[in-house]
Order: sequence, then C-alpha cells, then structure tokens
Amino acid sequence: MHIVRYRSVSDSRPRIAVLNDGVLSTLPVAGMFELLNHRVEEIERMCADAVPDSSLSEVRLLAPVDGAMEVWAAGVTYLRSRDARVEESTLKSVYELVYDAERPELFFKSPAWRVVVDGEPVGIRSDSELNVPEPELALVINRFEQIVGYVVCNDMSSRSVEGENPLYLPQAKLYAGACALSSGIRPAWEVEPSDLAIRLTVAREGAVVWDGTTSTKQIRRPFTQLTAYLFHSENHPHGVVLATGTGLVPDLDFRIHAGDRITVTIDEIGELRNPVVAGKGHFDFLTPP
Ligand code: DO4
Ligand code: MG
Repeated sequence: MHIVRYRSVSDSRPRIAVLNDGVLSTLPVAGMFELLNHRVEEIERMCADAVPDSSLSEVRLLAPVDGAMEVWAAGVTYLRSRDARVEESTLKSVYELVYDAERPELFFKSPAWRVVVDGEPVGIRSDSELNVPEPELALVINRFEQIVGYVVCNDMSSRSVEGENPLYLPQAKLYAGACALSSGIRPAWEVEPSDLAIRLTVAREGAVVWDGTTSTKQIRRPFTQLTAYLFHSENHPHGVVLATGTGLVPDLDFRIHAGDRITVTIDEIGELRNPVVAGKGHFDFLTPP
C-alpha cells in the first residue's frame, strides 16, 4: 500500500488517496499537509477506513508534497559519501569531521512546489561539469516528529560546484530539477527500513553506463537522531520530508549527461525514474504564470 497525491481529468484539485493494487481510495483531507497534521495512529486508521473510488489508470500521480512542506537532506551519513567528498573537495577535513561528529549535516533541499516526481525530468546545472544522482531513502515525517512513511529521493548534486568550496553547497544542491521524489509513500506501519536494498542505474542511449547497490544497513546514524536534529529548533507544521543521505557515489571519472535516464529503486518502498536535462529552461512547468 502507498499513500499518493493525484489529480484526475475531471477534477483539477489534487487529492490524497491510498493506492492498493491499482485502486485508489481517496482520503478526507485537503492535502498531504493536512494528513501530516495527524498522528501516525490516526493516519493508519484513516487509511484502513478509506473506501475504493477510482482506478490508477484514470489519474496522474503527483509529487507527494504540498502546502508549506519542505524537503531537507542529511549528508555524509554513509562511509562511501564521506570518502567521495574527501576525494572531490579542496577542503577534505570538513567531511571527515562531520561523519564522526555528534551533530549531523542537514541542509534544506527544496520547497514542495519545486519537487519533481517519477517520469518528470531531473536537472543538471548548465554551469556545472560534474553532476551525479544521489539515491536516498527519505522519511516522511508528520508535525509531531513521527515517521509516517518512506519515499525514494534523488538528491541531484553538482560535485564540481561543491568540490570547489563547501560554502557553495546550496548552489550544488538547490537548482531547477535537483529534487525528485517517488509518488508513493510506503507507510511506516508496513515496512521495516533497517536493511533495504537501494539500487541506482544510469542508462545512456539504451545501455547501462553505471549501476550500483547499497543497503540502508550501511547508514551511520539512526533515523531518530536525524529527525531529532531536524525538529530541534524548528517546527514543521505541514510535515516534512528528510532524505537520509547517499551510500552510492560513482567514481570521479563518471558524470551524468543530458539525455541519461536515471532509475532509483528501494526495496519495499518504490521506484523513481527520471530523464536528465540541462538548464532551468526545461522546468517552466514548475512555475506556470
Ligand atoms: O556534504 C555534502 C552533501 C552530501 C550528501 O548529500 C549525501 O551524503 O547524500
Ligand atoms: Mg545527498
């Protein structure tokens, strides 16, 4: 079962529903922001009580975020990520320090309205030479700091911009098409996330040019520690998504090109597939007049 946002042809207002075997059961809430205003036990009950009303084939799935929801991300939570940053950066020690520190690296990734979903393009900056996808398990958290479920995230990143100077992190991480989420939230009451396989595949002109697999077992920090820091000095009244960091980073000689097709799969959670484009001109659909 997944919780989704969708839009049907007959109704321009996005709705929230439970999706089970291709059948949608709409929930009585105005948006994901309202659902995440409930405690996890209440959400579970609402999902159990929902009545089937439409079919997946009649609707378009949207990114599972709305209202004042934000996407945040944790960094350097896997050994592979630490080693990759040390390799790419002119200032290596900051990454070694944060990997071992009590306080995690958390950064703002995207407001809800900039998030792209499965099937939409992800972007690379036109001023960046070295770009990679970062496949990550993301937590969907309600306003009470409870993990309601999980989605797949691609934290698209410029390694050359961040590598030049860590203070350029916001430019390496926030730009048009940099944040993709899978459409379905797998509820926390249905899945045990401590050892899930995360797979990344990059296809170019029909052939796979990079693929790799890791597991959530390799993460260095408990999710509860990441959420505690995220909520420590800030409220998230509409709920929030927190990507938990990447355990897969290609070697420095690999880079993403426009036209590549990226697939991220996390067992039991979902799949996220996006074609790659270069430059913000491809993302006017996120900013209609
Ligand atoms: O410090 C850079 C960001 C690292 C990151 O996004 C990750 O480890 O996933
Ligand atoms: Mg990342």
